[in-house]
Amino acid sequence: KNAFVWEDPFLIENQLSEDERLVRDGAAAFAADTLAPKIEEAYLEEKTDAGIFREMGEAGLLGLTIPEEYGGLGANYVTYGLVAREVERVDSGYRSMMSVQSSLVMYPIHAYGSEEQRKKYLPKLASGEWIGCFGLTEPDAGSDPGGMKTRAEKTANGYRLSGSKMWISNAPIADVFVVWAKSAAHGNEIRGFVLEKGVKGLSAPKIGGKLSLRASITGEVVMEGVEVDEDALLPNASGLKGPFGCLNRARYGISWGAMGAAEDCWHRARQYGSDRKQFGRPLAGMQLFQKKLADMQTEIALGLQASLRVGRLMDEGKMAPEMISIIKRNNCGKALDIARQARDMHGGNGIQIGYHIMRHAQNLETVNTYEGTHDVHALILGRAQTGFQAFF
Ligand code: TGC
Ligand code: FAD
Repeated sequence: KNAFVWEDPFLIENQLSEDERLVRDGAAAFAADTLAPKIEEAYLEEKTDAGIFREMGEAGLLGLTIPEEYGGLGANYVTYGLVAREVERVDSGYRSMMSVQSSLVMYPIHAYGSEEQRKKYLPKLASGEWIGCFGLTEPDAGSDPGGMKTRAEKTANGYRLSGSKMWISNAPIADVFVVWAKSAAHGNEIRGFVLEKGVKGLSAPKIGGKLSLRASITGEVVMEGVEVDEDALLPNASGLKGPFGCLNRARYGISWGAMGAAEDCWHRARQYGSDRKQFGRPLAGMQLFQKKLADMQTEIALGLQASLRVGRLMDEGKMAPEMISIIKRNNCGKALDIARQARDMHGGNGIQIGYHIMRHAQNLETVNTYEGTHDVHALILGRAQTGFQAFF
């Protein structure tokens, strides 16, 4: 019979091109050598090292899918997913920093921006010299971004923005803010604007006290009559499909990333069970322990294969957003279950920072919530198969 590769049951490795494996291996080495040594302190101290963006930029991990002429790598979406998996194997917060910069800031500037905006922002975002954030959520508009209150009014030279955004990754250290507002000059349609740090009326206070995603800084974005020129408007996106176009990419990356965090928990639980003996035998030799390992292996193998399939469809231009809802929802939910199980399998040690599991479990609470909660993606899928809108 053919050999069974326990850590890669469906031989994902054989389904990748040489280029995809090469970039993935570079990201894995970067994650192990540069990110892993920093994570315990960053998490315990709730400290975000802004220098990581430059390190990610030097490693070529920012804006992977953006064409080379703007500083990207021109890679495909499968490669982007593979990189997200390697980075999140270390910590969801580091993947978050990377995916906001790539999918939520560089992508809209590239897809919806003018040539001037692309040339001005993309190379510096790709190198990590500039840090970006994406402001869609508001204090009273989370799952329902269409209910946003942020407004853009027309002025003689451009626009005046007023409103506030909540839970914005990277905001307190950002140089470039992609924000979404209802624009009076465009019939109150949602439009995207690129704001720069330092403009009068713009502030981004840190949201402290997070017990999840502690290595990734989160803030508010407060806009008190921020005045910008006409060239701050992203000219080629109007309506909610602008921000959703970005979310499709980020949610797809999260589906891979969550599996990376889950794999780390699974591998650690397997190793712990092999090393630790109770009742005179390794825990890994106990039936209940093995059942949990089998469940983890199964869900991760299925989740990775599904993300790979959707990535291939994206690269062929055949992606439908509902496909992404399936993999974002399922992979995040399953990763969270796996992390909680792995915590249990580590006994008391499972709550210690040095065993890494509880940190993943806490992070995955956020990953399951942001970019559309588990239930919101269920409603998207329910609507797509019944035709009934169940959001309200
Ligand atoms: P709905 O009527 O469904 O759609 C409005 C318009 O948008 C179009 N559309 C999409 N286009 C592209 N991709 C998608 N995925 C799209 N989904 C919808 C749609 O065709 C329509 O276009 P048009 O031309 O007809 O106007 O809008 P709705 O208001 O009913 O939406 C409901 C719902 C629940 C689907 C949506 O609001 C939703 O997804 N809510 C979740 C919000 C969310 O995901 N927020 C994420 C904030 S960013 C974030 O969390 C970053 S964390 C990053 C990190 O740190 O890693
Ligand atoms: P709510 O929408 O108030 O939901 C609360 C609960 O109600 C959830 O369980 C939800 O599933 C449920 N619910 C909502 N609507 C329905 C319904 N119709 N039917 C049934 N149940 C429903 N946003 C950004 O724009 N940019 C960022 O960079 C960003 N980064 C984030 C980083 C962190 C650490 C966190 C925690 C969040 C971040 N977010 C960001 C915001 C994130 O996208 C929102 O938290 C998320 O969309 C949920 O919105 P909410 O928190 O307002 O919850």
